[in-house]
This record gives sequence, C-alpha cells and structure tokens, in this order.
Amino acid sequence: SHIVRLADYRPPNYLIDHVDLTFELAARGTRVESTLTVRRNGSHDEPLWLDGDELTLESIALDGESLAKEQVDQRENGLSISGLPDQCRLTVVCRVDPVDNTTLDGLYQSSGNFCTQCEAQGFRRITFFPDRPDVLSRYRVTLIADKSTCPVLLSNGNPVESRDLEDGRHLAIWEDPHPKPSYLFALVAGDLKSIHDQFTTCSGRTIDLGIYVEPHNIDRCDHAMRSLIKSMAWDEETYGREYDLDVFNIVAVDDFNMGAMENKGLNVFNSKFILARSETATDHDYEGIESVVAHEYFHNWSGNRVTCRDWFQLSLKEGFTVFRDQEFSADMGSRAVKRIEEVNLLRQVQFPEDAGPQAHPVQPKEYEQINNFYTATVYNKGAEVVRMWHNLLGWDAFRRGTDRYFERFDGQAVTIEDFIDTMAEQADFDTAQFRRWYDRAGTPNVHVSKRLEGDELVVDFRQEVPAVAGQDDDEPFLIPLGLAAFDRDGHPVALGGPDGNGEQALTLVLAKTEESRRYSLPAGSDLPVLSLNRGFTAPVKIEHDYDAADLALLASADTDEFNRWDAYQRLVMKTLVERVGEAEAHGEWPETRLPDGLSEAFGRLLHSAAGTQGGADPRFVAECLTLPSENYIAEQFTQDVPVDAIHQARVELREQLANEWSQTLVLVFEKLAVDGGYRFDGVDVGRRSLRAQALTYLNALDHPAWRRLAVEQVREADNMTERFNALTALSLRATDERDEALESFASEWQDDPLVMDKWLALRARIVEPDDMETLAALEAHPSFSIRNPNRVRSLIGTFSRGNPVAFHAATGSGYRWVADKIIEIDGFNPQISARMATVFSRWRRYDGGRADRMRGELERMLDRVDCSPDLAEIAGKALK
Ligand code: B3K
Ligand code: ZN
Repeated sequence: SHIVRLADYRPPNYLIDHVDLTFELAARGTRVESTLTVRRNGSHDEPLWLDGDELTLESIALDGESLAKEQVDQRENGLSISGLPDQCRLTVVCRVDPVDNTTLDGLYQSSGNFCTQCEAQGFRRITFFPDRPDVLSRYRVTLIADKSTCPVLLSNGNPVESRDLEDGRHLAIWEDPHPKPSYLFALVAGDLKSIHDQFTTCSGRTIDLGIYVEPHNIDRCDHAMRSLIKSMAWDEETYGREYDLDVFNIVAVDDFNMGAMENKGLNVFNSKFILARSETATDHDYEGIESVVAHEYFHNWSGNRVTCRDWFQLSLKEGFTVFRDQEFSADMGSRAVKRIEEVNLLRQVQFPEDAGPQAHPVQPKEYEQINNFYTATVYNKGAEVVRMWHNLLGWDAFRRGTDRYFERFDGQAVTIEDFIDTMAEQADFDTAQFRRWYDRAGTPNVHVSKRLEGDELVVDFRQEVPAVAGQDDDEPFLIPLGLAAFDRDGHPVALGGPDGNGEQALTLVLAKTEESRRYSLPAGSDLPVLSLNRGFTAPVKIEHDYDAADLALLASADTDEFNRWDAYQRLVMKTLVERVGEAEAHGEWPETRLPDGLSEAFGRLLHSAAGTQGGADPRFVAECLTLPSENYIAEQFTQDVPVDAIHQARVELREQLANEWSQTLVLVFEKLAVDGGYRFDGVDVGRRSLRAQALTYLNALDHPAWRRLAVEQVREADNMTERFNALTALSLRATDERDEALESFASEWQDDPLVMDKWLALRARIVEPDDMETLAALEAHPSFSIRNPNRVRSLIGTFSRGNPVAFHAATGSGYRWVADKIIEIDGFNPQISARMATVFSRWRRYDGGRADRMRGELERMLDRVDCSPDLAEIAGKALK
C-alpha cells in the first residue's frame, strides 16, 4: 500500500488562480466542464498533474485548441499534462454518475437530491484538478438542472444570476470571491424547502441566512438557525471574526459520512445535526446541533480563510476549531458540565486510540488514507493542545496570538508550525518543548506522591511517557498542572513558599522527568489531600495513591467543580475495579458491601440537587451519578479484560446504590419535574437529566412501581427527551413492560429515521450475547439500511461499542456478525467500513480465545477480495 509522508511535501508545480465550472446535472452522465486558469509555479519543466478518480474524460483543450495527444498521459488516478506554457487556460470536460456513487464522497445523491462532499479528496471524483489544499482558487460555478426536480441550485459564495432555460431546465451562477482549496467546494441541487433569517455583522453588513431541508422537515430548522446566529455573534465578540460573504447557507442531507462539512458559504450537514423539534429530538440532540453548527461556522476563519498546507496539518484547523466550539458551548451552557463531557470523550475514545495500534501524533507524520485520520487525536487531543496554549498564555495573550495568526495567514495554506510560531511570540515559556505535544503520540502518565517534611509538604512528580506506535523515547513533556490541597475537614490549604505563593490553587508547569515541589504549611498541619490536574489542565493520566476517604472528601469539598466530579468518578472506579479484581482472583463474586464514603457521597449529591442541602446544579449531579461506561472500566485493565465481570460489577453497584437511596431518588424525580412545556434552556435541561438518572437507578431495581413510572413517562411526556430517557431506564431489565414499550415506540416512529436511530441504538445496547436471531431481526427491520451511515452507526456501531458483553461474547458470535457487516459495507463505502473496524484494534488486550477470534476477523477483512485501502490500513495496523 502507498504511504504518504510529511517529509515528502513539495509545493505545487502549478497554481490555479481561477476555476470556472459548469455542471449539467443528471443522475447518470452529469457533464462537468471545467476551465482552469493555470500558472507555472517557479521555473521547471515538470508536467501539470490533475487528480481524477472514477471520471470519464471527454475532452481537454488548451487555450481553446485541442491538445496534442502526446501531451496528455492518462493514468488510473489522474492526468499528467506536459508542454504547457507558463500561463494558460485548460478546459476539461468529463462525466460522472452521481446515482451510482455509494461512497458518499464526491458528487452523489441523497433522497434524490444532488450534493457533494469533497474533504479530503472528493473533488477529484467530480473533475480533474490538483486536488490538494495548497492550491487556492477563485471559483465561478454554473449549475444547470431540471427545474421541476431541482428547483434549488446552490454553490459556494454569492449568487450572481439565475434564469430559466428552454426544455424545462434552469440555471444558477454562483461566485466565490475568496480563494479556496478544492476540498471546500460544494454544490447542492434538489427539491428543498428553506427557512431564512438575517444577521447584521459588527461592521453593519446584512447577511442572508438560509437553511435548506427536504420539504417534510421544514418545521425542524428553527433551533439550527438560532444556533447559527449565536455562533456568528460569538465569533465576533470573542475572536473579532466577521463573516465575509453576502449569504450563508446550510443544507441538511440524510446520507452523510460524518457530522457536517464547512464548505465556504454552503455548509452541508448530516440531518442529525440540523433537524430538531421537541417531539422528536432530545436535549442531547439540541446540544449537538448547537455545537456542530458552531463548529462548521467557526471554520470559516479557522480552516477556510486560513487553511491547511497539506493533510498532515489537519489539526491546525480541527484542533483549533474544536477548541473554539467547546468554548462557545461552555459560554452557552454550563462550563463545568461541558468540560466533563470533553474529558469523558478524551478518556473513553482518545486515550485508548493513543495507546493502541492506531496511535498517531496530533500532527501525523505519515498515512495511507487521509480519511482514517479524522480522529479523536487530531480533533480532541488537538483541541486540548490549543487549550494548553490558552491556559499557558492567558486569554489576552492568546487572543493577541490568534489575531496575529488570522491577519498574517489570511488567504494562505499554512502549517501547524506557523500556528506555533505565532503563538510562541506571545509566550514566556519554552515553546520548543511544548511542540512535543504535536509530535509524540501516547498519553503521558504523571505519577504524583506526597510527603510531609516538618511543616513542609513535598510533592514528587514523575513523568512516564509510554512507548507507542513506534515511538519509544521518553523525553518529558511540558505539562501545565493545576494543583490544590485540602485538609481533613475539607478546607483549602494555603500553599506557602518555597514553591507556593500563599494561594490555595496553583498551576505548575512540569518540564522534567522527575521533579519536586515544596510548600510550607501552617504549623502542625497533617498531610493534606491533593487535588490534581484541576479542570483537566493537561491531557494526561494522573497516578496517585488516593484512598476512598480522600476521594470522598474531594468529591464534596473540592472548590474545582470538574475535580469534584473527577474525585467521585475515581471513587466509583476504584470500587468497581476492586470488585472485578476480587472476582477474578477468587473465581467467585465477592461479598459486596458499599465502601465507606461512596454511598454517603452519592446521597449527598442527590440531596444537594433536591435542594435539601444547598443548591447544586442538577446537570452536574447527573454527570457525577453517571457510572463510568464498561469500556472505560475495561481501560483500567491492560490485559485479559474481564468483560463479563465488569458488566456484573457495574450492574450490581447501580442496584446497590439505588437500593440504599430509593426514597431520595423518588424525591428528586418528583421534585425536579419540569412543567410548562418543553424549553431548551440550562435549567430545564439540568432537571431532565437528573430525573433521567434517578429513573435509571430506580429501574435498576426489580420493582413494578418504578417500572410504572417509566412506562407512564414513555407514554405521556410531551417531549422526546423525557420519553426516550424513560424508555432507556425501562430497558435495563428484560421485562414485558420493556418489550411492549419498545414495540409501540417503534410503530409510532417508524417513519422518522432520526428517531428510529435512537431506537436502533437502544435495541443494539440490550441484545443478549449470542442472540443472533434478534440481530438478524434488527438488520431486517424496515428502519434499518446498511447503506445509510447513521443507521449503521446506530445499530452496528452501538452494538460493537455500547454492548461489550454481546460484542465480546466468548463464542465469537458478536465479532463475526460485526465483521460480516464491515465486509459488506466495504464493498460500497470504505470510509464507514474502516471507521467501524477500529473497534477490533485492541484485540491484544483480551484473553486468548477472544484475542484469537478478533484477530481472525481482522484477517478476514484484510483477505477480502478488493479490500479497500481504507479498511486495509486500519486492519493492517491492528494486526502489526
Ligand atoms: N471537516 C469536516 C470533516 C471532513 C471529513 C472527511 N472525511 C467536518 C469538520 O470537522 O468540521
Ligand atoms: Zn471541523
């Protein structure tokens, strides 16, 4: 297979200043005429290379004359054209068949409408072009299509003309004044309805905003529009970024490989991240829409105006834009809760990725298929690295740096190095060492120990940098680490000299493999409890010998909300891991008494939200009470992951806690009832989320009264959040009530694919091990379609990632079923098959029987005749 290396980067031989495209759209045989204004870049005699993938070439002309045969060398993946003058106009005509495009990459059809996806390399599936992000061009696009089936014709930039043609067709012309790389090109043509609004920018320009959807979804666009307007205002206020075209359009399509795409002036979205009304979408969906709309909008500056030189720089735009959207969401809702969600994702998805065979640095150095590098590392660890810049510099200097970055590189395709250099100008610390965060894969471990020397607290730090993905040096990272100390009564302890300044909370910057800090304490102090990596200032793992009492104390006393959550989670995790360990060691399930402090902490949290002890944010409490996922518990075991014991430990702990606190759970459930209709606001979302937790714990118990509560809520709630929360709670136990509720829910929502996605995911989560009959039934269910990525993620993705007991069934039936689906999907959509296959990557961590079976399935994928390069890269790396 072909490996692309950062070290091999060369600037383009030719630049394309202008692109004039004319599309005559048809399901089969769409005609694409492209006129490129070509300019030699530097002095050389190299030919011009135009990428082209699955295109039928019709003609090429040079300055209006047809080209000599020997000037054109047509290869499988493009055209090489030699003997060109320094400047010329090339006109290339080709044909493509959108109706046959099952990859959802390039020009394809979704629900009969035409749409495109070009990032990273889809434009070469539309026309011949130097399809690389460092070739920036101005585009003029003419769309011609049948007016009755395609009344709406959209592309990037501003509309300049539209008129009817003879023969029932019509035409629209769009012009984008901003030079852009081909990956930001988009067109949409179809039968769509739209809602419109306006935004007045800080300099007083009025922007027309439109959201286009299939006609039956027109009543589900308001929330996305509100989110867009908020995003535009936030980016002006926070980063001084103003929008730069007369229109901004969004289109929602049902068939989409990922969340959304930031094409210039024409964002195309997975409908899941646009469509919402309270009867069909949950609070979680509302939040997802708000943040993805913001993310794509923010790309207009971090990505589009300043773009990437090559795909190794992907995190330049993605890490930065994720950081921007995270901060936007934090400003729109609860900052602490947002941070908790971010860290959950990092720990559950990015840390495992960074410890396994797919590990790669934030700036990868090589790849086979760039589509496999749209990862949690590039996106989410990338955002953490930008966050560290922000934390180390402070907001004002960070903002001076971003202003400088946007100004200096506007209209250019640049590198991560350029970003670092610009930020470094604002810094007063060693940015050379900081750069390691971009270059070295793996999650650093920070071992922390403490001791008392007289009245001095000594804290020792040791960095451990794991060997991963061929990187085995152990040079230390620059790690900003928030720290505070609490006495046994939960009071913050002032940290005096030599390394303290009398403050209660400090941020230290660790730079060496081993180092110590000394703080003076008030005379006669005991050894205090440490609160470490507060607010998750660095994407590291903290190893520290906490006992249950320390954690319980921090869970209630820490002044950092994030670390309060973290302490409670650690306490729960400690309990779970100990129980699993005992069960494994003794071959039988241990005597299970709730450890000291855990039950009390649980009760205290509940009471605090019920308003009987202070007034905690219910949303925060709900985050605390959410038990760590089975996959995250599994991460605590480096080999022979005890899949079944983990499941059992989690189920039992939930039941025990519910049993101890059932009265309080009911009280909370009743007290936090929301009335007055659905509103998407912080207060109501918080109440609903804690009620959902309460109902879940209660339904962990085998008690008809709690089931009734859930059944009623599934039936009677006036919004999808509460209905679906109740259905989820009910699904914890295999009961008749559950089966009836699932049935009637499915018949009520059978015509609503996005709602049925939730149902498919819930069903996938509760399939019993080896129940192939149910899996077959779900696969055959009319709401499922293996061609649609959302359906695939809901059923196959959730089964393999959200139902570990069945996926890892000892017989191998779960592995086989998932691998069968992956192999089938690979025949028509390699991006999705490759993505689904990553779940097999960490086979080495399972016991012999499981490991062999997982490895066997990976080999089977690789052996598939015509295995896609995408899947081959993932499976190949997993097997290495
Ligand atoms: N930039 C797109 C992702 C494109 C993925 C291509 N395989 C969405 C985003 O991050 O905003
Ligand atoms: Zn992005």
